[in-house]
Amino acid sequence: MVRRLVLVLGDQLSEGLSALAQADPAHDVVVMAEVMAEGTYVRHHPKKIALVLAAMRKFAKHLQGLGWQVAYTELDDADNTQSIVGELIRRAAQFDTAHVLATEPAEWRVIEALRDAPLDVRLLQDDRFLASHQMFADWAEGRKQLRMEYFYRDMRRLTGLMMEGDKPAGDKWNFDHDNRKAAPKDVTVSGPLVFEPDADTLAVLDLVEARFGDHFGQLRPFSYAVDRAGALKALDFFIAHALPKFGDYQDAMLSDHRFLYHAVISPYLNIGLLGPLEVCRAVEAVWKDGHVPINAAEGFIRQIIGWREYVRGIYFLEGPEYVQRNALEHGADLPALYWGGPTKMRCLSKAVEQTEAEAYAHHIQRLMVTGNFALLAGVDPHQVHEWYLAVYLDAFEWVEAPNTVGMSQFADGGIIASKPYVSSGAYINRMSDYCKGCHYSVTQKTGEGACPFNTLYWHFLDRHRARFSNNARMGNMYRTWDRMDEDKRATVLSDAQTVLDRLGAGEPV
Ligand code: FAD
Ligand code: DLZ
Ligand code: SF4
Repeated sequence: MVRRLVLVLGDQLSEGLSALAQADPAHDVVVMAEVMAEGTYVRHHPKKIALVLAAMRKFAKHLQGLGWQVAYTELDDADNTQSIVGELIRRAAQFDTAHVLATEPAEWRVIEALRDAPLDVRLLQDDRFLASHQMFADWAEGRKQLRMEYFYRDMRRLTGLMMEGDKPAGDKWNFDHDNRKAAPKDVTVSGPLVFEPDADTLAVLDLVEARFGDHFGQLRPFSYAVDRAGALKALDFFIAHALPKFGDYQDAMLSDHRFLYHAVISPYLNIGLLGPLEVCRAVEAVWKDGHVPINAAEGFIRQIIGWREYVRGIYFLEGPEYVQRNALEHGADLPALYWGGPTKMRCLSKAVEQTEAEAYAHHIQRLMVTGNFALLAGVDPHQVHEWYLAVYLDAFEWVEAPNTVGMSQFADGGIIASKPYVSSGAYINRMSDYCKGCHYSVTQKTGEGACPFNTLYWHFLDRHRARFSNNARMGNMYRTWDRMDEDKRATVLSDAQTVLDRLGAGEPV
């Protein structure tokens, strides 16, 4: 029998991976490799690198325990070629075979590298996702707009999650109306379950500190889970303690509660330690038992079988050049504040501070604070994309790029979002406690002390009038702008220009 190499990448740490399912532990050799090329294609947060490498080492041991022969390359091994394809070529010579079985990588860059490799590489579908590329393409075929909500309904029907026959539980597909509450006064959870690193993980932390210590982000304390058993505990903890209020406070932001009622399971899902269906079934079960309200369970399941599957569908449907799109022709540089540079804007400073410390920010912080500001400030969406890809623990291009390039920066021209996610300071003030104690006044519309979101918001609408004024969902905004007297509009635009000029000159705002 011909021996094959079975490639397992750092985000493919699932026992049921299609490449493993198709291979034979008696003959085939699993190849796993820690390589600089994957650690540096963007300057990943050190916590993210540590998570991936520690989880790879645990998974390799687990596979060995199941009887697999694993050819594992550590980052500092003397003969490490420091790239995935380089390691495959080296192992091919060592094990005298040119045949490679691989589950399709989750990023075009790596897919293309494997396709170009001088080896016989067989790429298998990644069936850890519920919707195959074909299913998504069939769903998208002939539709004028690819709205997530309709895709989500099909996924509910497909999985039967929270379905009563062919009807959605509670007779409604979407309970978001009950969500979006402002920040609560008292928070009853204090973040996700904390894991003490064991000796293996401590060794990885030392390695990451030595090799990637100059990347943005704090490596220690490191308290994420690095194996499936830990990820399952983290999921159980979320379901028991945070899920009941997840829906209510999904959009709220508090300076002293970085995680609020969020799950913090995206890193585990994205590297393969948890599967989407098992997570949703666990949530459905506690809802059926009456432990969590319907708005929490439905809201959570929608994020996983709706948004998560949908953005992956878009990434593969749109192709490798999606990440280069720039529909609004924005070209400003990403301000230094995103890398921890000084800013007087408290919301941004808090969101960046927690990103630096935890490699985590929740959806509304990413969308309506850092994303909103970059969009209003006209930052080059590719730079924004590279920032998000680098700084978050859960960031892999298939999920990060549609969220950033599409949803957050409107750079795909409206495939994902029907209107740009922009707001003035009022939204941030309503949903958070950031504005109390900010240098700027959120109620001030013009002048030195005015919240920069307030002026930039109108500047954005004004400079993109040709594109957005006929958008039915934006008509009200333009009518409000047009009703303002001319002097006021001129002052708003000139104040916004002052902020943009400062940013352009690299001065703090
Ligand atoms: P929760 O709020 O508790 O949600 C539960 C789960 O739903 C998440 O774990 C995640 O798997 C899924 N989910 C929720 N929203 C989305 C979404 N929009 N797209 C895909 N899955 C979703 N998510 C990533 O996993 N990786 C990324 O690189 C990433 N980049 C983002 C960039 C921007 C600009 C924005 C606006 C969003 C991004 N998201 C990304 C989506 C979302 O912010 C994160 O999934 C979420 O914050 C993860 O934290 P959580 O597990 O506590 O999520
Ligand atoms: C993110 C990451 C990092 C930091 N390091 C490795 C690595 O050393 N070896 C590896 O196989 N995978 C790593 N990864 C995950 C890959 O970048 C990921 O598999 C590709 O981007 C495809 O999604
Ligand atoms: Fe952010 Fe403006 Fe509020 Fe300050 S006033 S925290 S800049 S929204």
